[in-house]
Amino acid sequence: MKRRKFLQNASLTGIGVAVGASVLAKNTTENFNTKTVTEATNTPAIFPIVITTWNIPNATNKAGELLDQGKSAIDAIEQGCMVEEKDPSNQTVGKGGRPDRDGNVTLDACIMDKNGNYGSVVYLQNIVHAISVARKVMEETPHVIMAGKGAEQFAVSEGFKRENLLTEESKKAWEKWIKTSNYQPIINIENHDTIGMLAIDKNGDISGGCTTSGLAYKMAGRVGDSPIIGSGLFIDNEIGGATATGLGEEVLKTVGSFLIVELMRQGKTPQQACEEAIHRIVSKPNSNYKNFQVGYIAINKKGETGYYSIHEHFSASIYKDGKNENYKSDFHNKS
Ligand code: SD4
Repeated sequence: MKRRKFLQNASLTGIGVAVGASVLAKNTTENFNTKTVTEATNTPAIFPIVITTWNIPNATNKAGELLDQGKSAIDAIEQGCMVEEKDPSNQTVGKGGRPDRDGNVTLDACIMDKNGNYGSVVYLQNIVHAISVARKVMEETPHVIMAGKGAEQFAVSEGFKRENLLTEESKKAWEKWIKTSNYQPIINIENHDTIGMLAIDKNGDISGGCTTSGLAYKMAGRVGDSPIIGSGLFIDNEIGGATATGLGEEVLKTVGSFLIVELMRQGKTPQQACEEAIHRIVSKPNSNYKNFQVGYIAINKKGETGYYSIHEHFSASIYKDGKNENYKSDFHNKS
């Protein structure tokens, strides 16, 4: 199938496997409490605080507890993301992630610190903790992004162990899919997806991370927004941070996370900035936004938060004051 056709179909249907976690989630609403966006946005300035995409209490709690203990935001981000990466039941991140159309699990991840340093890995195979390799890229190399085999070799040289990331469950789903390869929608019963995480530590310093296995059954070699600076993640320690989930191609084309941080610099609240970034996507000429999901979360220097998506069923989790709560996101497409 030609690339254009594939991506078109992917956004209509096949993406339902990964991105559709948000659009089509079955179990999501019953897990949400009823707090409103406005309440979350107007919370008084406070930190430490963590905000993550989706309902991932184990990861959010892990990061939040580390911050409560006085650990740095960058440590909290790495260890929080690792919780989901090593959980094989999460089929959108790390071990157990859904493969590309050739059956290979390929990971994208990035991390950004309070000093504006950035590290990322794209198309990484056979290594569970992509977020940690991204951190090594940031701290141990003169580079920002490392890809594929080179990234894997670098990880091994840093002591990471190679292992097969394709679990039986993900393999079976792929084998079933490949029989037709027809990108029919698959109802996704998960209430989590790409993990984006933003944190402010006790010193008031901000860091962020993003980790994913990308779109299920993507073309071999495809890289999404998640590991690309300014798209899947951006942090400016003077202003705030933002991260994305959903159809990466649309986030890439609008450089969404950088846009949100710049909008906050201009005075918008995190909520307003997330809404404007979604508006940029849906208001493009001939946008077919009804067929794909994008969700953003953001935090500013005061610890105020925002989150917004194109479609229903996106959510954000916030840990503060020793408590983690999941909030249903407001969304654009109400028709
Ligand atoms: C990507 N943005 O690879 C990721 C996938 C994702 O919810 O977030 N799915 O395009």
